Amino acid sequence: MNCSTYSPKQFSGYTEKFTSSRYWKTARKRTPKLSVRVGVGLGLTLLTFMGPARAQKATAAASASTAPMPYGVLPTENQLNWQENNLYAFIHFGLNTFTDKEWGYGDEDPALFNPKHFDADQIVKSIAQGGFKAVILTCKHHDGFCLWPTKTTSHNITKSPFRNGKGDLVREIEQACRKYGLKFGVYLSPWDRNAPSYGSQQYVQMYRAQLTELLTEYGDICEIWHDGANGGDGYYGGARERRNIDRSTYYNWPSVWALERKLQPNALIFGDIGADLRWVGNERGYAGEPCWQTFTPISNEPGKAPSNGTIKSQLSTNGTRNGKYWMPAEVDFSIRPGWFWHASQNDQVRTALNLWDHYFLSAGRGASMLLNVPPDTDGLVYKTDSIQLKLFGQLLKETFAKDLAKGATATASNIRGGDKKDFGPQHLFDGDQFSYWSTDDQQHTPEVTVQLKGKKTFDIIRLKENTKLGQRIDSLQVDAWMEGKWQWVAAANSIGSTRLLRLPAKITTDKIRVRIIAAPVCPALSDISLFNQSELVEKLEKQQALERQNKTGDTKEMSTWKVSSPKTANSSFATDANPNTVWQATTAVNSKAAEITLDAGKVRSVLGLRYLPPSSSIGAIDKYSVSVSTDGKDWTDVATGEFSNIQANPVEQSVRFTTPVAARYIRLTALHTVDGKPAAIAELSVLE
Ligand code: FUL
Repeated sequence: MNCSTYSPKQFSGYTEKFTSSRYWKTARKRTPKLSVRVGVGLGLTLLTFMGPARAQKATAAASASTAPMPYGVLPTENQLNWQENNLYAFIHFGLNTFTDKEWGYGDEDPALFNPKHFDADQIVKSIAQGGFKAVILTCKHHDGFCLWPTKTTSHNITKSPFRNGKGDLVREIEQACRKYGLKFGVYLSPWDRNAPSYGSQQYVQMYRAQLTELLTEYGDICEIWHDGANGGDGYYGGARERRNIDRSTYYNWPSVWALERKLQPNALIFGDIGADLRWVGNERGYAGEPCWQTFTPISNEPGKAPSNGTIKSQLSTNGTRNGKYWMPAEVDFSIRPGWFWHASQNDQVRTALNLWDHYFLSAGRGASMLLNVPPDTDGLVYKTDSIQLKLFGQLLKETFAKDLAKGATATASNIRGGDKKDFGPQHLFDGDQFSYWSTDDQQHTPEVTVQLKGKKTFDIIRLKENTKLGQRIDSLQVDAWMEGKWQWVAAANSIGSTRLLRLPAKITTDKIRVRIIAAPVCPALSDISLFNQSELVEKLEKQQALERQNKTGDTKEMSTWKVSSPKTANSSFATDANPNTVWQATTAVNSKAAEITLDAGKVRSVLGLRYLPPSSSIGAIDKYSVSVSTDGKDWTDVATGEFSNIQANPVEQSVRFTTPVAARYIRLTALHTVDGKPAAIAELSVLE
């Protein structure tokens, strides 16, 4: 990473936090006698800022009875506040809702935006009932349509029938958030497929002006979301062409961040490269194990600085141990296969149990869970979605209502400097995430034995580190005293601000033991909590099993449509109703369009087709055409288009023809794949 374009801004932010008395007041209160030594990049920066003499004095001040020296880079005050609030909801709403698309081209008529029963209260209330603490609204998606009466473009809500052209949907959602006690954040797509100026400096100015409107007219903004998807074909004021920008330089992100810091100093900035929160690298709802809260973005364009949309995002899922920046992950995924509402996906809404699993895979791994809840064409959260959200909220509430470790006592194999008051293990149960148990500097693998207040039954263990001292623990294990001996029950790599360990079954015990297995320095563990999952989990599991049982016999029908060309060994994989087997063309689409033809054996009435890409997205088709024939000789083109966002979100795509067509043969032609690799199909089926 090129420090001159990226890091100084962030580092000066850290330095400011380090020297600001407000920050240290909180840090000192809860981190007794904290002395300053910093690791990796931050250490060097602080040395520069403090001057060698002061830095040396701070280092010399560290001893066993003072607080441990911080390890690596540290969170800012905004990031520390984020730790306490890791449940966010996304709202994707806009013209796509009405055109049934995922990515609008930019030429959509604003008159189509007409949510007749739009009710911000109903939307935000459903989200609040799910236990979410903040909302991020797509104020403008890639199609460029602005949901507020912006002065920067006429492609906005005032040109729609919504509230007779006098509406401001951003304001309505923002106000509802205030009413229900949720924070409010904004998503503003950097890519704009409508703007005639996209690609020039004039557009960058327009983007900043739009940000300025959003960050000055809607009160406190908790998060600003910068999408990495950027550049490609679009309407662009009628040019209808492909426009690619240099994503590493075009927006000059550090200067955009400076503007954002000025206008909303408490807002978290999200992007592939932060500044405060990083994309987790997938849209499937999970963070890695481990998931480090530090990260070093690496460019995927050799010779260029990493930027939003140009990093090796596969590294973002795990983060970087000892990374250059404190930059926890945010896990964005949707309650439905798509980001926008589609009637065809009403039967594919995630259940509360599925959300529950993903809560552990995201928030439980030290990331935030950002769940998308897209309103429907009426402008409401669809009933299935709101029912599942409510159940999810109930699971959260009931499960975390009672910490069973409360009132426990503990003995540790070592206490820092023998100073029980400041560093003793009783701090593990005081509910304060910044008071902690620590050991002497040389003790990197200590253990703590917890005597519970009587026998407790639980299946969740929550652990927290005092992140004001960095992310210090590499791995740990937990044992429970059962049947007269210690039995291993859980293990984790990376703890950070929150780590939830879900046990495969409930256990009952009055004693547990936490063993630090690996750490480069002494630990600073701040919390151990124990919870018993709500009875509702079991109830919902039983209900689901029953529903599955009732469905057996209803096994997936084998398609009557068979691959007639190409006739290769694996071509039947495309129609075998098994998403794990994949057909792949032999030539890359760039050299020759890949085609696959299905034959039904007789002429049928066809409405469209469904395409499931491989889950790896390798060879995923993003531009296609479809043609049909009744005799295999004369062909008619019936559809052509793009499968938007298929690389980040490789879910089933559907193509619906404008009218039903008569066809015995149907041919899908892959015009382009996301990675230039030969076109690949996990499943292809015909809608009749
Ligand atoms: C992606 C976008 O392309 C999707 O449409 C969606 O907005 C998601 C949150 O980010 O990159």
